[in-house]
Amino acid sequence: LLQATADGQRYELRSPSAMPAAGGFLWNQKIMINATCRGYATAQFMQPEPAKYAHAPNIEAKTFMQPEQNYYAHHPGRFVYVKDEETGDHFSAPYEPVRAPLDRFVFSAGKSDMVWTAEYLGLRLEMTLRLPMRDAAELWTVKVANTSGRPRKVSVYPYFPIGYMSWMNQSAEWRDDHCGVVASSVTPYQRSEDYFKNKYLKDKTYFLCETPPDAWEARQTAFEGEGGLHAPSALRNPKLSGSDARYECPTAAVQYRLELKTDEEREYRFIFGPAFDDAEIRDMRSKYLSKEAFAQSARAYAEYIERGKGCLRIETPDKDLDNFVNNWLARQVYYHGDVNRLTTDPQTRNYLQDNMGMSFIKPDVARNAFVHSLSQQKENGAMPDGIILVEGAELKYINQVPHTDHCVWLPVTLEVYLAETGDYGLLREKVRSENGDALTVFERISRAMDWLLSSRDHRGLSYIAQGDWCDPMNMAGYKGKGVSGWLTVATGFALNLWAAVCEHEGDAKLAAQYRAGSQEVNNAANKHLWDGEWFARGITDDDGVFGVQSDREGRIWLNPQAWSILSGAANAEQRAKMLAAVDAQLGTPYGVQMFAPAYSGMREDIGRVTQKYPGSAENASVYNHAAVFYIHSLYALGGVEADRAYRLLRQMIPGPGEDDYRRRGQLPVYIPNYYRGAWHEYPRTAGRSSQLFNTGTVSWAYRCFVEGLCGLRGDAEGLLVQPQLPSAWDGIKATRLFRGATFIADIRRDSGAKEVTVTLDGEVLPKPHVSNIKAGQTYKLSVAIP
Ligand code: CEZ
Repeated sequence: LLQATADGQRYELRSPSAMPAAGGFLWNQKIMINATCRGYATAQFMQPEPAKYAHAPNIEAKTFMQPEQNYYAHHPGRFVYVKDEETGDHFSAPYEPVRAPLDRFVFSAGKSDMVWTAEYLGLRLEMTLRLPMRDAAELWTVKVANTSGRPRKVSVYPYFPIGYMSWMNQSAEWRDDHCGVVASSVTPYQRSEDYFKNKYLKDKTYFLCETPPDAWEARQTAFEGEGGLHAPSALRNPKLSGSDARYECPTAAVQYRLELKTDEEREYRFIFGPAFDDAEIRDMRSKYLSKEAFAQSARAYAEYIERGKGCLRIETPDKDLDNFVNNWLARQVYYHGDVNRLTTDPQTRNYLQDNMGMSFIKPDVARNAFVHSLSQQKENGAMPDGIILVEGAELKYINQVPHTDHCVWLPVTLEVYLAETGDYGLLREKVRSENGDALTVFERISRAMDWLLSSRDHRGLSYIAQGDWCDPMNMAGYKGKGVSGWLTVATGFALNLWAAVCEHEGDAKLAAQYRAGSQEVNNAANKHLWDGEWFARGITDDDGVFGVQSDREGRIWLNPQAWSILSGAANAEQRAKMLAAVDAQLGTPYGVQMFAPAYSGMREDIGRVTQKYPGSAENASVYNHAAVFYIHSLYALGGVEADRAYRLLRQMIPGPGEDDYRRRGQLPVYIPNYYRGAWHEYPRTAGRSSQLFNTGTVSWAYRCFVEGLCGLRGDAEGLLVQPQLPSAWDGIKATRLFRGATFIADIRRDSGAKEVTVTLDGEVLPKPHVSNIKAGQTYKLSVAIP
């Protein structure tokens, strides 16, 4: 059903129906495309706000990327119909819209391309999608091969529906000068000021052919006719009719009438994308539409992806795990850090965490992101809900809702950057904000910590306003009184982390002050939020403690437990109780749920999280971001929870068994934002992937592999070695790039070892730590672990 290629570079799925929504994604800084094994695609490009060039056949609401995208026959996609001219039989590649019973099907997701192969009626169709490195366009290669052992007459029809572009103005026609279909539209608007904003939008969609076709259609109804997409009427005629679309739904379909000799193969190239005007279309054509340009752009793109390969290679007893970590996880981390989820105003917490991941890949990018976000800090030390990345961009959607957690992420994410680079100089950098003050990074983060300390109620608990990390928890504190249990302990954690930085910077007084602050916050959490078995999730505006034993729904939440471990609010006895409760109430075969039981309906004193469908998104799913915080907190315990941590980390990745793949419905080429939860309530859907690869999870997951499992973690002086292997493993090999040097660690269990012992160049190091690291050198470490 599903297999990695031997070199680990690709995953191949051999059925179009076993995991119908499974797919892959490609991106560059201008465009992102998510394509499924069956041929559906969702693409967005930046201008600078995200926009589409292939639409649904009806008006689509503008929104951000959603989980569990619903596909249907007319969903945007990229297809090729094939007709046998002698019999009239037809099918389509890769599978949709015809859904013929193919003889062979392969969807092959690579790191820098996707390839679909469909064989039927003695013909083989191969479709390859690539992206250029810089422009917003799709580069398609379509190969047609005659495998029937006899000469054939066929027609091949690439069909790239463009969909409903605009209710104001839309059209499409064949353009001889461009050798392609060009659709034009006007992005709908009403306010006169928007005219000027929209004036330079790329409102054209082009489909250009390298080889002139024999015929085409530009109007959707002309192509489809009465036959529908399973058997488009236009295929019944010898030639497509050459239609145009005049305020009608545009499409791009072309026809090649071929006589194929035995074993003959033909190759075609197309580009599909958005443009502002004819000049841009001409430009794109001359830049890309040739065999050489395709090959060159493929090389450049592969190099670009390679630059995101990350800092870790592992060899463990679990080959599927190795494949995921070595080939795919860093790629997803890179995607987040490179394009910030295709938004011009990422949520502050997302921006910081995505850049936390970038610390492992391109630390310079992370450094700039810290400085950039701090330049938007408010005068009172608070961080805004979103970070504006492009001049003129505005805070949109969820960023218009006040959340109180953003300051917490500064020391939390900076910890990784500092550990990775040792670049404490960043702290002394001056950052000018809009109000003109030029405080240093250090001063700004201290201000953010002060803001956190001041944003607490009479009990010392942190206000939640209309949400914290949990976006949709918008009504626990909207009247201004409710508090967040998670944010309280997260504040305790952040203050502690910051105290350590203060200490390193030689400010013992400030360090003591933040340590005392952290202690105070932790005490408040213990006094008001410990319910005897675990920490509560919060207290509502009307003083109702929630996330406690007496709750029928939303009884126990993962975040307060995880972060009370990190903050030190939980002592050993409390931890033991919490961990047991988490196992018993939140454990599923697909990972650990964010809370349980799911809410079955609105709780007006908690908010819209309770209105989400039980088991989906934040309502009691296996929300991987929350799960990975918990895993990180288990690794932070230094080894005693290595088994529990690893089990949960492994559950985050689909597979390796076929049943598990089918249930999750996703290829192991990324971690999704959630798997369906509500395991007890709705077992049928539990485990199903959201298919959404935008998630704060991945930077933490990468961190868990690097710093937790392999235990190869930086500090101010060098590299600490503290592996935390699951007890079933005897050893692993890990290659770690760190501050320009390469570390090759052979980590073995040794019954004689009392503690982690590191041997370098035949000499046992006094402690498991390598200092005086020289860039360019390779260090071979033998690591014995108890
Ligand atoms: O968005 C994420 C946010 O991007 O949800 C996380 C939050 O920490 C991230 O910053 C947890 O709430 O209803 C909503 O608004 C949801 O909160 C979603 O938008 C959610 C989605 O999963 C999309 O990624």
